Amino acid sequence: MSHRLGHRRKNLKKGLQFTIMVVGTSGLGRTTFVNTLCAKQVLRHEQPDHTTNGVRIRPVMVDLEEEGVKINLTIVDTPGFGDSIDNESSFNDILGYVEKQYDDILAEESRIKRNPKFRDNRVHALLYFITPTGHGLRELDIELMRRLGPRVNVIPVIGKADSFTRMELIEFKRRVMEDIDHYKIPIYNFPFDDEEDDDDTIEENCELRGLLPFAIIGSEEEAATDEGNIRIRRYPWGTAEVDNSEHCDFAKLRYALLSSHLSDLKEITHDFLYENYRTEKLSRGVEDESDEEENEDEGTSQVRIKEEHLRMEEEKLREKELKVQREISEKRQELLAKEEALRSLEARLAGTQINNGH
Ligand SMILES: Nc1nc2c(ncn2[C@@H]2O[C@H](COP(=O)(O)OP(=O)(O)O)[C@@H](O)[C@H]2O)c(=O)[nH]1
Ligand SMILES: [Mg+2]
Repeated sequence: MSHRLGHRRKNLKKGLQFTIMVVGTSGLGRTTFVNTLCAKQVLRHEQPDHTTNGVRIRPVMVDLEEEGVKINLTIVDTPGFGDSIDNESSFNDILGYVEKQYDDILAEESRIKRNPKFRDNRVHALLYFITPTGHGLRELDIELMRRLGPRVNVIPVIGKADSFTRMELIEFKRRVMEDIDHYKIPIYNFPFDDEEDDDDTIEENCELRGLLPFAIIGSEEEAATDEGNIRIRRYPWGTAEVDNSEHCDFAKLRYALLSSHLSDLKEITHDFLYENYRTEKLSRGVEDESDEEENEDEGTSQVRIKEEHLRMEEEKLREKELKVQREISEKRQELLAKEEALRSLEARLAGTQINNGH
């Protein structure tokens, strides 16, 4: 018992590791989104640099705390994407980065001595910023998502969604999803299992799926209100509130990424996307390795791969545990609030009785 508690405390202290990549043409609000998501200036604003060609891939780390759970978040920004006439090298650079993280894990799995400092840098979600053209996807959008979709959880979002009226936004979302369907682009669509999942999960996932692509409004400006500070964009005619679900989908996306669907995104990355990559790579390896020397016997490497899988399973369990703990603590808060309400009701009733007695 004490062992488990100690174990648990250590896990909570260490927190969860999660990686988000943001891709999209310059000026769509990637930097603003990241700073809004983290509620601090993680990325600096920069002008598009037309002197250097191609995309620059830059991971930065930031520690967040989300409902009592520490998250060690890595943000991978991709400035320069879509700025050139020929984007072929950008596609390859981004895909190359994602696959490099898988290669690193694959190499670590087959090491004799594990490197204690090894960091799993796999990308768990790629947010793709769609330009709010009103006309559906551009070729660039289709190409990027189609190439990256089989390797990473792609979540399409609409940058600067405040440029649409309510009806225009509905129509644009519909067109984008039609294109995604038509071009068979594999995106993360909040998958669920009708038979295995409970009703709440199914309902939640259906709702999130219905919001795709998420309409994003970002802002680093705050305004004071009676309920505290809120993040807004100010226009000559009024304000848009970033965290107001009537105004945009930012809050819902944030909650899905950092709370409700964090584990699912990690699981799909490991069990499905990485596993597919590994299988493809290993079977490719077997074909062209036929005349190369084997430097370790197969038994040992099998054991190592199994060990690595056990380690991953353990981590997954740990995440589930944290999720359950969080749910319990939410319920406990609710219960306490109800108890409190009951107590004050009792006190008031007792008061009336005394008054009546007189
Ligand atoms: N209208 C509108 N403008 C935005 C939004 N987010 C950012 N911007 C503005 O768009 C410009 C480019 O934003 P930035 O975050 O630097 O874009 P990036 O090049 O994709 O990193 C800046 O002037 C931002 O203030 C948004 O949601 N709506
Ligand atoms: Mg930027």
